[in-house]
Amino acid sequence: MNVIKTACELCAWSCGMNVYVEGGKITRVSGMNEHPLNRGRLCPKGSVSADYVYAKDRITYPMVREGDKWQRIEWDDAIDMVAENLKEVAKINPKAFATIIGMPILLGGSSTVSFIRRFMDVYGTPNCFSPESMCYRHQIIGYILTLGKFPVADPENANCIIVWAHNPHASKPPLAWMIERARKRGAKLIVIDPRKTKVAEMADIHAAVRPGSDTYLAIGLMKVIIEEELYDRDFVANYCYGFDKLREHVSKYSLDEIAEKTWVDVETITEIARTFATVKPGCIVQGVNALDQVPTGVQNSRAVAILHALTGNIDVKGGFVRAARVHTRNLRLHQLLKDLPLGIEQHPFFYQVWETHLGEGQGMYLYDAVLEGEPYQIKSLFIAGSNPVLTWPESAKMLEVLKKVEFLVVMDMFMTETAKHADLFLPAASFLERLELVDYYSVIFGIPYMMLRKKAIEPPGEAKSDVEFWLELARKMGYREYFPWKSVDEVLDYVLEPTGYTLDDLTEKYPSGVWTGKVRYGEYKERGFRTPSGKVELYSESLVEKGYDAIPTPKEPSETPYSSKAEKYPLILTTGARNLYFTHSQLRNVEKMLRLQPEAYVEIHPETAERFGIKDGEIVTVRTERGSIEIRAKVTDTIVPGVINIPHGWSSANANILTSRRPADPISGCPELKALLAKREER
Ligand SMILES: Nc1nc2c(c(=O)[nH]1)N[C@H]1C(S)=C(S)[C@@H](COP(=O)(O)OP(=O)(O)OC[C@H]3O[C@@H](n4cnc5c(=O)[nH]c(N)nc54)[C@H](O)[C@@H]3O)O[C@H]1N2
Ligand SMILES: Nc1nc2c(c(=O)[nH]1)N[C@H]1C(S)=C(S)[C@@H](COP(=O)(O)OP(=O)(O)OC[C@H]3O[C@@H](n4cnc5c(=O)[nH]c(N)nc54)[C@H](O)[C@@H]3O)O[C@H]1N2
Ligand code: SF4
Ligand SMILES: [Mo]
Repeated sequence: MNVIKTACELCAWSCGMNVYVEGGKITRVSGMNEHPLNRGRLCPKGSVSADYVYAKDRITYPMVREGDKWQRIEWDDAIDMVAENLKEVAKINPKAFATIIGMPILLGGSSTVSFIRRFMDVYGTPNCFSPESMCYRHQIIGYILTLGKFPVADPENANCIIVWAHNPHASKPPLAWMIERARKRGAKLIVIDPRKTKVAEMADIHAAVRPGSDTYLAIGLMKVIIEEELYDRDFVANYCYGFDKLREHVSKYSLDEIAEKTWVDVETITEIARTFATVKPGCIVQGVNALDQVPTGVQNSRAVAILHALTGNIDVKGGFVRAARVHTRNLRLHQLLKDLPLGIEQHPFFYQVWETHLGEGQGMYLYDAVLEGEPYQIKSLFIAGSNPVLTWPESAKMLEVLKKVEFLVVMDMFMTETAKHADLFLPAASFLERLELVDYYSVIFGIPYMMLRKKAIEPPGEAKSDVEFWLELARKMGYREYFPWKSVDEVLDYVLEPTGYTLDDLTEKYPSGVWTGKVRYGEYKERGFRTPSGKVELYSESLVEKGYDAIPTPKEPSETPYSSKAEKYPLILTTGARNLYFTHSQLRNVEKMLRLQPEAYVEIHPETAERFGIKDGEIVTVRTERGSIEIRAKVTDTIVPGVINIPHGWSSANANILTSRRPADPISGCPELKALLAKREER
């Protein structure tokens, strides 16, 4: 029996995993004891990895659409087809070729993402899009604009932890385990969430906030900390820019007004602020996307960074810290590109903040480029590792996009709701069937560690890894000069070169991974903050220059309960809270997971249910201005009254039929998936 040391990829965290293989078949998987993140544990998703890759509905050969039918074709012909289309498109405008790369591609680390982007750079299109149009990037922008860097919270070593818009027991189990360890040694725990999640049940304080009102709450916390003089005077005096303006800004809001807007009473706001300002070290663990997907998304992340700064919790153990990044070779050649991607004219910081190049387009602008030819026509679309019919907002419009685009290629493991509309289907190898580099633990967890995600088994049938496909396509396109590598192994060695490790080292000597540096406690004392002022920017001149608010300023969601629209749509809808057993649209084909949770349901508080005559377990119709879905009701007091929550990723009850693609955050163009207005429709 062979034991392959690899990294799970069934959600974003890449836990260390042992894969036991006998005669070319996986017999079982287990958590890797020596991995610093998961320390031997796996969540239920990781545990069913073998069921997932051996799923009966796996598609293992390329297929081309002929009328309403799929016809099997050879790989060589499939790659020819893509190459021919790309050459045709390039004759008129290479920018008319766009890609959507989803989570499994992003999780392939720099060896995968920058490889595909290199192809696009050489071809001449900047139009790469990913779920980051609605996830995580907004946080990166907010932290960089404030601190000149992207730190992460360090709950393992904190004495006070605020978990804000985050449900780690469902979405980030290794973080939940860290918080549980911290709690055992007596750390204070505060949770801000409209739902009583597992972490909220464990907390000293649970603030059941109104969805979309978090900027008010953040201003309330700053107000108490500043006006009660609980801030770190030394840090603020020496390392912060614009404190007087911030003080003046918070004085404009009263705690009563904030309590009314947030549904969190003045006593609770005050208690949270006092606790966070006095129990040190402390950190705020911000959810990955719930604070993003509102009109003040970037500003919410600025507020989180500012709260760390006011309390002197920057770069301290247990606070907001940064680990040394792994310096792998970036394969991008963006200097070859002549133009910026879609949506960047409107949201320049989404592409670049000072010298930090974030590099992709805002996907909310892709819809009109396909449907209206605005600002120019997108003709050819390649979707890899994404299921936008279920995961991108406004599914009805996304369906129109997929139908209208002249040539649609989907590379996936399964015939998804998105793949069904493709002209060409390419079968992807799963994460257990390919080789790539996990070089992002330092960025997402503050753990300076790197390892290979290894090929534990051969791909079934003719399935191919994404990088292998793009390498072959590059050859067909005649890009040998830029793609001299003969295999994925050679690509890996090239990417690894600056790290001082070879592919052999990471395979043979360090199969469980290597430490690549240290956590940079006290970093600012050595090098200050890499912002224009050299300080933490409580007030941002860079934002003012582009016409945005200098200081986080509360704004109502586009669909606010304080508008006349609320008479017709009296419910506040939040979508996409994670479920431990599924990853976005994935894993609905794994029996063991479906047994644990067979279908989607809308969560609704008993009082709200009574008001609308809804019974537990009945099927209800939920409607927004975009459309309606039918979904089973779950009446539960774990959600605040007046709010309903619908998970995403279910084809039987697609939450994104209800959401809007409107780019709501002026800075980043993030759409609103977390605070919309809805109603229960009589059937
Ligand atoms: N309403 C609402 N919608 C949301 C959210 C929300 O909160 N609310 N959250 C959003 C967020 S944060 C995100 S990140 C997105 C995620 O959106 P997506 O990136 O679209 O995520 P998945 O549904 O996981 O799609 C991954 C697809 O890749 C396929 N796949 C798996 N492995 C591979 C591989 O190695 N190669 C290839 N080519 N394919 C592979 C899977 O079969 C699956 O079809 O969803 C977003 N959608
Ligand atoms: N099992 C599983 N794990 C996943 C994923 C998955 O699909 N499945 N996806 C991965 C990805 S790509 C991402 S982005 C992360 C997302 O991970 P998180 O951002 O942690 O998402 P959730 O775990 O759902 O936590 C969001 C919480 O925010 C609350 N919330 C909703 N609206 C608001 C609001 O307006 N204000 C506040 N304060 N709270 C609000 C919800 O009630 C919910 O409890 O999860 C990752 N991990
Ligand atoms: S949390 Fe679960 S699904 Fe995510 S990487 Fe770890 S084991 Fe895999
Ligand atoms: Mo995400």
